[in-house]
Amino acid sequence: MQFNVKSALSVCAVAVLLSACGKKEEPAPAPAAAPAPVAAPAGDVVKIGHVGPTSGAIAHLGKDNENGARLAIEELNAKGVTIGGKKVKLELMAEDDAADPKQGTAAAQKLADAKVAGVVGHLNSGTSIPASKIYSDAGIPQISPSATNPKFTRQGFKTTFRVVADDVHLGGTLGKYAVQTLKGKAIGVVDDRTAYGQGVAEEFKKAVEAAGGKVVGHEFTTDKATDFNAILTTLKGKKVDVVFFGGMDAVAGPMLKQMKQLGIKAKFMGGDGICSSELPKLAAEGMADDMVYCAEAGGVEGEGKAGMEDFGKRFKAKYNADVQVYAPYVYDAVNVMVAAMVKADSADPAKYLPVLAKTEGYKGVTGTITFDEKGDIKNGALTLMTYKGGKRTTLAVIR
Ligand code: ABU
Repeated sequence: MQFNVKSALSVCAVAVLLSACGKKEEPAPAPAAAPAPVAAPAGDVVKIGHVGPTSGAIAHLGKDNENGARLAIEELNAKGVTIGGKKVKLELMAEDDAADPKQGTAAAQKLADAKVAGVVGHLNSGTSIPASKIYSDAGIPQISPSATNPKFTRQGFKTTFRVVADDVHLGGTLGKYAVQTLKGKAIGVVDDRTAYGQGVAEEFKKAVEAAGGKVVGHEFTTDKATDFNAILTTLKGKKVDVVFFGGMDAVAGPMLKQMKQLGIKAKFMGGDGICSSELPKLAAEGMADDMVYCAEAGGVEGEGKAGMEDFGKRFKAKYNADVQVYAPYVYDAVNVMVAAMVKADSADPAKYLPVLAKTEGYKGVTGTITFDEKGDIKNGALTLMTYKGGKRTTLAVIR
């Protein structure tokens, strides 16, 4: 319970008038006091969980997400959140799942046992999907800001939400782009066999074929691999002019370096998992301008850009870091969750979950959030990007 000085003082002031607080003395004639401002009574702590990989190869992405949640909670607490007639204090319970499905379920169980009011996360599809069953069983709403495997929201769980587009949209758009815009004639695919990497690669292949393109090879790696010489040599033998990688930036970076060492002059594509501010550092000399194409599974256009840019500035001022990919989506996910609690006037998941599910037209820094019947964002966007001078550069926002 939070101690509220204002409330305590006003309780004492009333008690003085009733001679129940302080020393009992001869009553002095009471001055006609102005009524004290009515502050909301001190309220409870509302715990919100966040889970992402803050250790391991993609810790930079996990920390980016976690900082998005911290910023949201800090700003909400500074503004003041009143639920059930009480000013509440939002508290973040941040857990590390190291992008590992087993650690993901352990973190989810820990948050369920701690009776958090809601969870934002996890970052990866491979952790978000198994964790979603634990949250569903516990009746705890979960919003993923970045897990894009379609299965996440297709399990029939009422507690599962996502504020970004999925891999059908992502892989589909990138596959079409590879054929129609990049004019790929011999397209090679590599995936890391994770729920995300495998899924986005399959969607990419379907779209390439639907657009009349040809996938000449599909090779496999893992999310921990560092040596890609064998698979890249196989693709080189097939004269690929585009390589699509389903996986994360920590693997894409060294893969790009090794493509250069092997003299492979293909364009390199990937989904949101590679589309980070960190990729140029990870790829170093392996990345040239206009060589890498990727897409973030969300995006803003027109007037919406100002909010996203302003978020980037606040984030940089606070953490001295550029947004990697999904910090603004985490920020919006926390805000959407708290807005539902405020509207329901309760942080009890059973009471605010139906309100959260009906979220419609919420204006966030990442655009307008409305959930469909599965808990997916309606009319989600994609931001197609390339890299120039070591910086992410937007090519188009596509719906
Ligand atoms: N969407 C890219 C990274 C997270 C994931 O879906 O695994």
